[in-house]
Amino acid sequence: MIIVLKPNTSKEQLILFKASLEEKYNVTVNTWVGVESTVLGLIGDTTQIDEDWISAQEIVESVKRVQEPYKKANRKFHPDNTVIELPTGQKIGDGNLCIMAGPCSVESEEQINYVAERVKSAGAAFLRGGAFKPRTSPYSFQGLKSEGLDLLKGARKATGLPIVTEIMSSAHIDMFEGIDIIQVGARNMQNFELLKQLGKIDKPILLKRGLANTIEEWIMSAEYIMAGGNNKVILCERGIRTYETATRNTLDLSAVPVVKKLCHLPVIVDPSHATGKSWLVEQMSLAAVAAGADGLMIEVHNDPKHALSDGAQSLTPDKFDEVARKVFALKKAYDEIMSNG
Ligand SMILES: [Mn+2]
Repeated sequence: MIIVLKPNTSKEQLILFKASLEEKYNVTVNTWVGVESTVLGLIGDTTQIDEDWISAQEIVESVKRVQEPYKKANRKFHPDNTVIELPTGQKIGDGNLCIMAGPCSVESEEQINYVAERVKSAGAAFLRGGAFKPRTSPYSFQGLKSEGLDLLKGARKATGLPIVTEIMSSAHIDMFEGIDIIQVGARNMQNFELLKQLGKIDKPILLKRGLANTIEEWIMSAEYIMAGGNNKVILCERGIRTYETATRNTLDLSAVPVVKKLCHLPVIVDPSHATGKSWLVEQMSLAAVAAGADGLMIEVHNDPKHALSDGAQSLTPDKFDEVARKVFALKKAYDEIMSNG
């Protein structure tokens, strides 16, 4: 971290400020005294330094961070990929392509069980399904809530597929006890109180990127969960909001290699919410594999035309069979190409 001091800083002020930095943050401070201004270079673990506190000091002209503000999620301090393993044996981030598929919303026992069977036979490793739905309109279907969680558990019992579902409030954590992977949706990516609570539990958390958040903000949200002691975080790129209106969001596929360079956590891609259009899901799924994603999260509905949410972006089970076949074939070819250099 580099701190530029104002030109009129006195020697006494400089000595006091340096001492306070060293004491407060346990860092070494190097000083360069120039003709016009003095520059301080902070060496050591700067992740916990409060930039605002430094900027607020009377003698400080500007402050610039040269190291990432996150530590536990940082690949520099953890060069190996994190592999998340479920008690039931499924792994995410071990080099295999992990597909999570299912309807946007759990609608009925019949629906979720049918979709679960179909996605399982196509090769999905996880069943997804929303019980608590964050909808833009308060008048839209809000999900079956605890009944939806029970239906997901029933589908897990019938198929053996572990379940992924979204939590919307830290007040619901106890209800999610029996869920295999807890999803934090895009709109809650910076719900820091929720992230802190999820940091205290021992369960994988699937953290979607916020619709208007930078990669650094996204990794900082993962850091919130990890700072509490829970290192099992899976990141999910689901498109960001841009000026483009042809798709629901803009799928930021370059985020996959960028995040994987900065961070050791697995990264998956959700082409359904990213594009909002079922006909785009196949190509964007293939592109995500080529971008190096560890997995995909795809919406599949038994009857998309009558879905209670996100029907336009949902695949039919037949179409999902085809997409899954193609992505697994591409993944095999991709691994071969990459291993041959
Ligand atoms: Mn959805």
